Amino acid sequence: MKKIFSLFSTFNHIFIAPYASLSSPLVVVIILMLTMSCNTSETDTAVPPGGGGEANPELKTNVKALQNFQDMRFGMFVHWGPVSLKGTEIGWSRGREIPISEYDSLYLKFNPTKFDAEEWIRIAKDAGMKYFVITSKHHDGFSLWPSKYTDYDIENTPIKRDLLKEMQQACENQDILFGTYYSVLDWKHPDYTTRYNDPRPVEESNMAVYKEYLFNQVEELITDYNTNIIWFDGQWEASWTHEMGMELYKHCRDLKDELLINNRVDKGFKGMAGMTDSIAKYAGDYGTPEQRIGSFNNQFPWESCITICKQWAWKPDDVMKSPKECIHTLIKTVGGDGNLLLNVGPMPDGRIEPRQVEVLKEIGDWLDVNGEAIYGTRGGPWLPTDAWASTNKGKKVYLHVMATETRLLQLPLLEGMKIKKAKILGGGDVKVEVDRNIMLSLPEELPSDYAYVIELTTNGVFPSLENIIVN
Ligand code: JFZ
Repeated sequence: MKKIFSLFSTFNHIFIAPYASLSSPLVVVIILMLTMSCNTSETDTAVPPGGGGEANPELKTNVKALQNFQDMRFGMFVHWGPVSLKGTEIGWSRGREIPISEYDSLYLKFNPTKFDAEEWIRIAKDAGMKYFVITSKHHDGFSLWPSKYTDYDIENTPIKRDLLKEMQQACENQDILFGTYYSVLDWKHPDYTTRYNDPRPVEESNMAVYKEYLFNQVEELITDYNTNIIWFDGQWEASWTHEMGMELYKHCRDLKDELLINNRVDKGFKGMAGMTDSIAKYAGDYGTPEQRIGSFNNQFPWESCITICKQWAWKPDDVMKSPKECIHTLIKTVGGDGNLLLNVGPMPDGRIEPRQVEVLKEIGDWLDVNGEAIYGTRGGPWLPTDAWASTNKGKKVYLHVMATETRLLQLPLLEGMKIKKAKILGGGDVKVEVDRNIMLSLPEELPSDYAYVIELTTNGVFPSLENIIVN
């Protein structure tokens, strides 16, 4: 049954206006008026909607793996390979900014002697990240591990070490979940049947041969590297079909049932908004909005992948986001019930750029205080806005306030919800008044200029926003 909560149904935006009766010039009132429709009669379903697509109707997303993934909320994405020697984009610059013969020879000079897997994973951990996804093979076809099926791999670079293994072990040592990105598209492989800036005749290629190569390589990632997430990509070209996507999904799950596989394994991925067009038809465990925060959706799991700079792979002096921007991105993502996979592109010597490490550290410091409002939470019960977002866990509701100049918050009452206690994470009292709205008065001093969190202890009754899926 659908109920409409509409306290001020003519407004559905947020207003920030001076609050006349209080004297401080800092005092601003945020009047939040959301027209909300919610469903309180249904409980959360235990079976997630994703899985192996129409060819594998019995193959549903592994519930335990998915819950663990959603509880983590924040991970590190890494785009790295020989192309970092040039500072151009991974995959896409082959035959564009860099001539093909030069691009394909870069691996002969790839010698990241300062690479230290434990250090990378420590950086991720200090940032408050709980999982790690590395490009094992991007569109350029280079394999970051010694693959039995190709010579175009790490074994034939001057560094020779198995860097992927080192990363997997560091993740295990430091309790970070290890995942691998793998591009089904391969513009270097002779048998992949779409060319990109590449004069080799397509007639000489054979997708069946390439498919076998791909399936074999993915098997290596699962059995030899015990990957927990396979982050597929490059599914959009005509060479890759819906049937192949579903078959690949099944191949992976047959090898390891607790594996999570993103929706780019198949053709259901809808543009950069990243969600799956018909979950029953297409394979994939979660949606992948790219370079944007996904819309609120607690019916199909999702993860936004967003770069800390502009490029995925390292670029010297690339424009970098501030800690505040990253923290707000994390808050809005989690408030919309999604995960954030924040990308860094390490340098050719193997180090993550120090200025990026500094930003990551600031995020980690913020999470040290506010992490309980992020990890293990779900988005809502209010829809996120630019000024604030909400998350919940058990009887706790967390209000993440990004408009840090605000000293009085006003939000619509939710049917049945009673507030028993309110405090600011990191210290500070909140005065609560409830009439037709919830009014929260805040102290002058707040724990962070980036954003702060008000923890509300409630009676545990609030609508679940189930019927508000905005794609
Ligand atoms: C893809 C990759 O190309 C990119 O390098 C990165 O790995 C990202 C996570 O995924 O991004 C895309 C995908 C498709 C288009 C552009 C970027 N496209 O079709 O224009």
